[in-house]
Amino acid sequence: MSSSEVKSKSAKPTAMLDRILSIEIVRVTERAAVAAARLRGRGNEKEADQAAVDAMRREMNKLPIDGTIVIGEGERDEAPMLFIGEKVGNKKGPKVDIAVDPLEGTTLCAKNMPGAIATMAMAEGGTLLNAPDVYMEKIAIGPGYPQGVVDLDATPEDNIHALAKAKGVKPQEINALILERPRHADLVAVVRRAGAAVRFITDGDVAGVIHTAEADVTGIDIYLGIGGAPEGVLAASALACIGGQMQGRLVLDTEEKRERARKMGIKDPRKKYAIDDMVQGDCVFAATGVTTGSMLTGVRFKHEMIETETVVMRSATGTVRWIRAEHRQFGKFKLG
Ligand code: VTB
Repeated sequence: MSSSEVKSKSAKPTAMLDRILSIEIVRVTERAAVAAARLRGRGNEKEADQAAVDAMRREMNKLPIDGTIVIGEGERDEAPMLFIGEKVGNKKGPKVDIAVDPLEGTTLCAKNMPGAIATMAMAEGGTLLNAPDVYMEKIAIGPGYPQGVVDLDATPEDNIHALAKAKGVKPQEINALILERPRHADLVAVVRRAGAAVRFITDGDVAGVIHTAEADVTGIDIYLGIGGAPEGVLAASALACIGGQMQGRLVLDTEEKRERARKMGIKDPRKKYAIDDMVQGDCVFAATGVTTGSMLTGVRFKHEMIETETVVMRSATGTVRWIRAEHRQFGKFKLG
């Protein structure tokens, strides 16, 4: 494993992130969410995404960190803002790795549909997986199950049956969450044949994976299927805080993608990543609702205030905070 890939467990960092960062990070996702929310329902995904990116970058550069974007808006040669490798923060603080998805669910935002969020994770320097922007096969379940009860390399049928057994229910009582995509037609058929019910999402698999962590509230026992790798690392960061199991494998199906991955230090293109292969040590994860969804309330523009709702978690302590903020100073959300 190369140094730019996640360090081995024996090299697990012991330093803690300054806990103040778990409050500072909230400001960043709040800004991004408000900027994107102004463009809800305008049918322009790019513009909404750009607004979120700009706001997130502006706010992040005020943080007392020496940060490097490891999951970002694209790769360096495309030269977007918040590209992989970009340095962020005011440099007067700890070295941190940062994963961002300033607008997760651009289509949801552009169509003003439920579930768009602004999200990011921050971890000690050198501890987040550097993954290219490719697809990732994913499987996730909530906490409380024996380690390895489901596995990316098992058939979906076996996974449903094993999970049902571990939960002490019939497969018919298992609910799987799957991104609605033509590529998942076979997966959906097999999961249903195994007896489970399928709930679809059109986008937003960061929240989709997180939903497995609270199955009794969300009704979701397992997340299955292929989504974005950046979203996979962000979701893994959240599960590192709240528990649960997840595995991911990059879909590196062309030489070009394998080369991009190699450049990021990925030696084994077929590696199956567990949560602690994707995120190690202390990490904080935050998400602010852009449109109201099953996890978060979206931004509310009122006459005298802007309201936001954010969830922020920290892996070292497992603390989860729900922060409903009322912003009365509109100037801080000014464009530009
Ligand atoms: C998923 C989904 C995201 O990308 O990761 C998806 O959760 C994967 O890409 O919200 P495809 O849309 O190509 O299937 C998003 O939709 C974000 O773009």
